[in-house]
Amino acid sequence: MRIIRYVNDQNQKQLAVISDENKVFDLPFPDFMALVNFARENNRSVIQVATDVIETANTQKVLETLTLTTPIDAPEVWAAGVTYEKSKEARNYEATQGKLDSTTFYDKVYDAKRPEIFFKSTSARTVGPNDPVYLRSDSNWQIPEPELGLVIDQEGTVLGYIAGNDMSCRDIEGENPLYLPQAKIWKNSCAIGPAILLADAVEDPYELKIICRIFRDGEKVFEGEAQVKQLKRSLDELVHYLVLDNDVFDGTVLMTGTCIVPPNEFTLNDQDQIEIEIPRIGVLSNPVKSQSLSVTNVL
Ligand code: DO4
Ligand code: MG
Repeated sequence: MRIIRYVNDQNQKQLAVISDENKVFDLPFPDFMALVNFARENNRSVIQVATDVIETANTQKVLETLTLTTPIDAPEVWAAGVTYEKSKEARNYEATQGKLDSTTFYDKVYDAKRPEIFFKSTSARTVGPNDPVYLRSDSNWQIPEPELGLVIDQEGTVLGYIAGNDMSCRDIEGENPLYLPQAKIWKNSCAIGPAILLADAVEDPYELKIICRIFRDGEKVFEGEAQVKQLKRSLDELVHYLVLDNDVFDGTVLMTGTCIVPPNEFTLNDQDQIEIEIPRIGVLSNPVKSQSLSVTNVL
C-alpha cells in the first residue's frame, strides 16, 4: 500500500492511497503525518486506517491523470554516504583525480563504526515527480544519485520508503571534501517520490531494488541497477546515528546512499530526463534543467 499526493482542481495538495490492486482513493487527512498520528491515536496501523477508507470510498481516481507532487513536505532531508562499495570506488576516483593511487578518507569512512551522515535538503529545495532538478552552474561533472529514502518520525521510527535523488557534483566534492555542502545542496538538488511505500507493507526492505535510467534526446544513455542488500550497513544503524542527540522532525527523509554511478566520463546535460525506479514504490521521473543565472557570470 502506497501514499501519494496530487494537485486537485482547487489547486490543493490532496493525500491519497494506492491500494495493492493499484486503485487510488482520496484520504481525509491533510498530510501523511496527520494520517500516521490518527492511526496512532486510535491504536490502529496506517494500513488499517487506509483500508477502511478504501472499503467505504465510492469515488476512485485514475492514477495516470493525476498531477503528482511530493508525497510529504519533508522538513529536512538527510543523507548517508559511502554506504555501498560502488560509491566508495567512485568517491576515490574523484578524490585522486582518477589515479586511484592512495587510500583516502572514503576508504576510512566505509570501514569506520560511524557512518557518514550529511544534511542534504530542506522542504523548499526538494522537488517531487516531474519537477525539474537543477544543474549547478559552476560544476562540469554532475550526476543523479538514486537512493532508497526512509521516511521517519522524530523518534527515528521508519514509517515508509520513498525513492530519492541526491544530485551531486563530482568535481566539487573531488576537489576538496570540505566542499561537500556545495557539491550536494543547491536549488532543486533533491527529488523525492513518487509515493511512500508503507513500512508495515514491507517484510524485508533489503529485498528492494533500485533502477536508474537517464535519457538524452529521447535515447537511453545510461541504465544501472542495484539492490538494497548490497548496503554495507543496516538501515537501523543509519537512523540511529541521525537521531542520536539530534532534534529530528516528523516526516524527515533519510536517503541511504547510492550504489548506482554512471560511467566516470558521464555528466548530466540540460534537458536530460532521469528516472529512478524502486519497484513497489514507483518511478521518480525528473527533467534536468540548467540554471539561467550563472555564479561564474556574476563573479
Ligand atoms: O561522501 C560523499 C557522499 C556520498 C554519497 O552521497 C553517497 O554515497 O550516496
Ligand atoms: Mg548520495
